[in-house]
Amino acid sequence: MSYGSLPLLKSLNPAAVAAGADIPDAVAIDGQTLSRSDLIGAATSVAERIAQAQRVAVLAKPTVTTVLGMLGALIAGVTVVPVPPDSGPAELEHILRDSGAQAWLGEGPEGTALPVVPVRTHARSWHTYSEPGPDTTAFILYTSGTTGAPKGVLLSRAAIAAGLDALAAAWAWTADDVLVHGLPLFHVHGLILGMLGPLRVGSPLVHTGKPTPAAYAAVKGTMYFGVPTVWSRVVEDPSAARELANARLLVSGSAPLPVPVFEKLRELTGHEPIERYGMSETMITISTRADGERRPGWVGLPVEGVQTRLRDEAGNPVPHDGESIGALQVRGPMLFDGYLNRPEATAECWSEDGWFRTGDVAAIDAEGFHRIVGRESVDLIKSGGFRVGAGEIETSLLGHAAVAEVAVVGVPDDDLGQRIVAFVVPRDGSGEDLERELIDHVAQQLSIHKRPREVRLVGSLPRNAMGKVQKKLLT
Ligand code: MLC
Ligand code: AMP
Repeated sequence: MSYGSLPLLKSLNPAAVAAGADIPDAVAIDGQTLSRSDLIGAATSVAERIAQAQRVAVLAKPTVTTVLGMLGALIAGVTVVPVPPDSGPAELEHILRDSGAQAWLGEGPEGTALPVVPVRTHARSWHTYSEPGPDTTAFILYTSGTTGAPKGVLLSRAAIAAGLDALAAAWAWTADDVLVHGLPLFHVHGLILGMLGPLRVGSPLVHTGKPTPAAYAAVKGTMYFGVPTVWSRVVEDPSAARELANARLLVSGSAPLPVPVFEKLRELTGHEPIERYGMSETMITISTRADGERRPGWVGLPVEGVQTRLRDEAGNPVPHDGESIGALQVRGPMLFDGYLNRPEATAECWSEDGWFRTGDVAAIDAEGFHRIVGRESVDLIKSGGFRVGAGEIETSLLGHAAVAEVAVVGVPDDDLGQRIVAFVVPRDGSGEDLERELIDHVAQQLSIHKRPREVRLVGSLPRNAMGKVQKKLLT
């Protein structure tokens, strides 16, 4: 197989297998273990079946089918649209229509109108493919904005390769590591870092299904990935936490790690966690390093190839004194190629001189260490590490006959970071147990993790003189 200049899945190297260097436990997921040669043979057989397609959707359950389907598409140069497996009809309809996916690869949701191309986990092919061009879109990842339906983030092979190599350098990540995590396979964290990372570096991956403390404690790995909710739950279970003492690195990201959780991890495991900051649009741009300082509440230094800066509201530079805060802007080789079908939204997120506006507010100290202070908009909520737009939840709830007015906010929560709370003005005559009904409505229409954890029925919403809801009064 000729991988050309950008061998994205570097470790899936048939020449190495032919030379007798197999990796027997390259990926363990859903109770099955696949070797490097299993992965190459089965994924290449998938590639042969879909090589003529442009875009395929994958219902991203943590299974062998998902892994082989996605790898097959990557080998063939076909773009993958990972779909959250619990997506309801509204979410599914949007993602399929917007992405133009031509088929489901592996399995489709019940009653789907699209063809389903099965993934045969025992089939093998040793056909060789050349490496698709670096600009080829590898994934379209759907992510929420403040308003409207989720947008499709276009991630190229070159961006993914650069992003993973920068992390391997920052974390001294090598083929001697064993990565353990149980994160979903439809976002940057679990999918790009957590699945493609090991396949690029050549380190075995153990996917635990769910990221519970017991599941993490049961696997002997060298690196563990988690969102802060995972780490909060780990420190609540001290005997599980102590099992992680022999790891090399515990890595937290996707949301702010509370300082007390950092400190309890240090106390129980002897490790100061690595914190790293990223976005679907940028992959990981800032991180502490395996060989460097880790500071509770701070996410570290720009990774290889990345530059960052702070701007005030007038667009002027903000001093890097560790105190002054400003809008964080980044640039680097791991950034996305824009939002699918959304030229205006794409244009809006770039400054005139080519920096990406993250929408986060940060401080940078004199050594270049970064502290993420929060989001510029109250309408982008991070709950359990999932990014959820207040607008999409409000639209869904307004689609329910009993809802006259609604405002959705993120309220601080010890477990989830932020908890989604919907303030609802009900219509007259709405039935009993409306709160539960509205929570289920969102869980079923959009997806389970987007459901409000709480619905508060109110007589009116606080509005300013212009009639705009004052969300700050609700949090
Ligand atoms: C509860 N359930 C319901 C329900 N209420 N089901 C249907 N309808 C309802 N109304 C059920 C669910 O089906 C599920 O069942 C169970 O309740 C628990 O669901 P949950 O409460 O949503 O899960 P929870 O345990 O709270 O999840 C915590 C978590 C999860 C940490 C595991 O939030 C998670 O996986 N987060 C990761 C997010 C992530 O990867 N983000 C990265 C974005 S990329 P059952 O039976 O299934 O348990 C990014 C870039 C970067 O940010 O920097 O990384
Ligand atoms: P997503 O698109 O799901 O990748 O969400 C990206 C957002 O998650 C960022 O814009 C931040 O607001 C937040 N985020 C990611 N990592 C961190 C971190 N380490 N600390 C604080 N916020 C984070």
